[in-house]
Amino acid sequence: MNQAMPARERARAPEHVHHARLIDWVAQIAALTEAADVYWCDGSDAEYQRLCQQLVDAGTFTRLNPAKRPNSFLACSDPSDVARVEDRTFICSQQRDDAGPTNNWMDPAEMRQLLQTGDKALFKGAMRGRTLYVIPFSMGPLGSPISHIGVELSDSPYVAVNMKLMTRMGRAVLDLLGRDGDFVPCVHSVGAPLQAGQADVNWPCNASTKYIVHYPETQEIWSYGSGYGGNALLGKKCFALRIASTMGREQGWLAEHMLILGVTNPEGRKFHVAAAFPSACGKTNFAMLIPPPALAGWKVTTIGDDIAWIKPGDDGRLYAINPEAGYFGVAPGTNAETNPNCMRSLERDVIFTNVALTDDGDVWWEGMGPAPAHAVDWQGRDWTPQIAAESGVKAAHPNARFTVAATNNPALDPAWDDAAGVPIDAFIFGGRRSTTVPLVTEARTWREGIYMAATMGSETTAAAVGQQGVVRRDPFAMLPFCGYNMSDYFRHWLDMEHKLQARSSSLPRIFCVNWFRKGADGKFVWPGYGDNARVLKWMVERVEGRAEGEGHFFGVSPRYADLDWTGLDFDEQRFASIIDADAAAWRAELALHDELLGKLAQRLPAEIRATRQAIEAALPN
Ligand code: TSX
Ligand code: MN
Repeated sequence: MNQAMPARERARAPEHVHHARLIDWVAQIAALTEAADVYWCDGSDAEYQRLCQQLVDAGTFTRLNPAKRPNSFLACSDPSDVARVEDRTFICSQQRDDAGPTNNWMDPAEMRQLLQTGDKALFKGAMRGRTLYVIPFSMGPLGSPISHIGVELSDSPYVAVNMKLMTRMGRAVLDLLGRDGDFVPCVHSVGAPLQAGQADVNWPCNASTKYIVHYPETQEIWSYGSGYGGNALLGKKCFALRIASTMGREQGWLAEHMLILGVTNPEGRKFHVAAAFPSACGKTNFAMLIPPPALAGWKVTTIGDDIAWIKPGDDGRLYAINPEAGYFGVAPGTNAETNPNCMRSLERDVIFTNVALTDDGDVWWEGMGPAPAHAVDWQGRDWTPQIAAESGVKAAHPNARFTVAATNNPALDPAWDDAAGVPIDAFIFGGRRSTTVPLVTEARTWREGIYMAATMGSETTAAAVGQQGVVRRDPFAMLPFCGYNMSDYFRHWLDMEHKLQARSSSLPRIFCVNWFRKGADGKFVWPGYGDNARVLKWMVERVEGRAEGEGHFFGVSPRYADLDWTGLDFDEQRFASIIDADAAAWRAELALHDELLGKLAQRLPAEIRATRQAIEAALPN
């Protein structure tokens, strides 16, 4: 690139772009990466169609049968590029302790050498032979005081089209930025430059080198080597959680790994709940839940399924927005029974990644329904139920995904795009535990709730690598997503109590749930899914002061008579087996909590230890 050329020309900025700092930055990254071309996304439907067709022509996308799945595509990734890479994810703060013991850390100067300035800096020439897409996006409703803007520069058209579905993307965002608006710069390369005349592959990525890098102090994101999901769609985990969590701590708000849902009771009163669960607990299912018909008049609506940005309002209540505009969800296990609203969302306008292609040009995944007699698996190989039975080969990758706009969801809440956000009445924290943790427990105090969230854990499932059935602690479901020291994060949550109480008497309630207790027969006891609405009902009635419960050493849980059992055959004994908090099991549980608290000891707030001691002291002998 010719450095003497004016920045606007080097950045190929269209006339409607008036932001000099943005234009300069695009020119600078185009020069560093030696991109062959620069394209500014306008976010229009026509552009989306054009880029999707370009991806079809390049072999990255297969267009699905329009009669079966209109306006939908399948992408199959390189087999090495199928999930987030936590061991290649870095928080580059000046001080190692500010990243804390649960994050990978590297000195920012050292990282900049490696990525940008060193002799063999990874981004030097990384986009040779490729187009640099300028992707302006808003996380949150356009112009909301809770929203923030980012600009992703990526050499992946797959990223550009996914960002169109997942965020508010395009020209409206540039207009909002004006001449000097603030944005978080996000640079992404698949790390696979093309030499002159070199043919591209269907899924370019760098099989040996990947870096997912965050500079929390200067609020920048750099991602190299992967084209997949959370590694490449930088608005999601990188910005909306890791960078935003550090912004929230500085500015007094919360960026959380939470779904947001609305619950309306038969009288028409509406409540809003935000819930954090680790992976494989069914967050998207919960966000789209349909109450059983027997709970007549109860309705659940979706505001978000993965991330919540939550700010104190002038009235001292917490207001939440979903920073995203779409769902990037796990396909396997999703079906008309587990999540009918999701299946309806996926009827059209979807990008599928790493599911199987059926002979009639549709998609299939494990747990979708009856298997086709033949399909092409996510790695392009012939697949039949017999092959699966003999070799265990899966048609879809276990982490196969759908990308779809929120507007496809029939249960979408009318307020999902409201700039003011929705007022939060309750937080829910949950995990997958076959023993020990009751179906539902309400914290008696804010601190007790923070302790529940900080120590939450989930048993590993076969879907993830490593040992099965081991409890892995995942505080607030934020372990891989907190952009700073986890102990400082607990402090931030604890401090919220006083900041909010100064202006309001009613803090959100905090609940801990567990849908996954097993009986002696090894089977799940609680029916889960839609019947979780019975638990939601108890929660919002607690908020209203209408429902009773029984206190124990860990908090307050419902007695049998406190839940609505209409239309469900579930006897008192079964209920006792999943609501019980056993003292011996909890002694062992507290010892397990100590492993996490020990790891976080350096900056651990005293209130966390004190709450742990109080629970122990309250245990019956
Ligand atoms: O998403 C789930 N939820 C929340 C739904 C709103 N899942 C799936 C988890 C993996 C993503 C659940 N699995 C839930 C649940 O509440 N509960 C269970 C366990 C379970 C599995 C099967 C049955 C009951 C419970 N029933 C039968 O097999 C008939
Ligand atoms: Mn998530």
